[in-house]
Amino acid sequence: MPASFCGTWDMISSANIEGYMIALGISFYLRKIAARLKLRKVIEQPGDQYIIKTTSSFRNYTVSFKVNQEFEEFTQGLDNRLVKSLVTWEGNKLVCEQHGEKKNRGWAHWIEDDKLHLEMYCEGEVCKQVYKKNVNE
Ligand code: VL7
Repeated sequence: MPASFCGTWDMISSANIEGYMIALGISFYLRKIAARLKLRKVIEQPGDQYIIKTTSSFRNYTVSFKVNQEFEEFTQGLDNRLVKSLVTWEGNKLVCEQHGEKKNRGWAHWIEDDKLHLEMYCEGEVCKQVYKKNVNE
């Protein structure tokens, strides 16, 4: 049984969000804003569902899904694309493939040393982020 992802997690590091955003076709202006944000993940698991809220002082993004069940995702406020997403467990990693216009797009979450790790990838660019549990929220 993998460690629980539930709770509030605050970003402590981020690498290559610029490359990831360029791969997604995000405008220069939006990239400058997004690159400075301190992101937070609020993860809930009601029943067999997952809800991942990404919050910031600028914009929020929420996705909810069931593992092994394909769903349509509209990346509203990010690159505003419609993708067909599928989340599965690969060992201790929660892996999402986002099928659409962009090739090799998705993300993976896992827990390591009490930190929440995230890789977001698109067309060969990988953004790596680490989040620390916020026990006050
Ligand atoms: C969600 C940032 C930058 C476009 C706006 C910046 C506002 C604040 O999909 C994501 O997470 C997954 C895994 O946890 C679950 O949905 C990433 C934001 C990442 C990417 C793209 C800049 C536009 C960002 C929401």
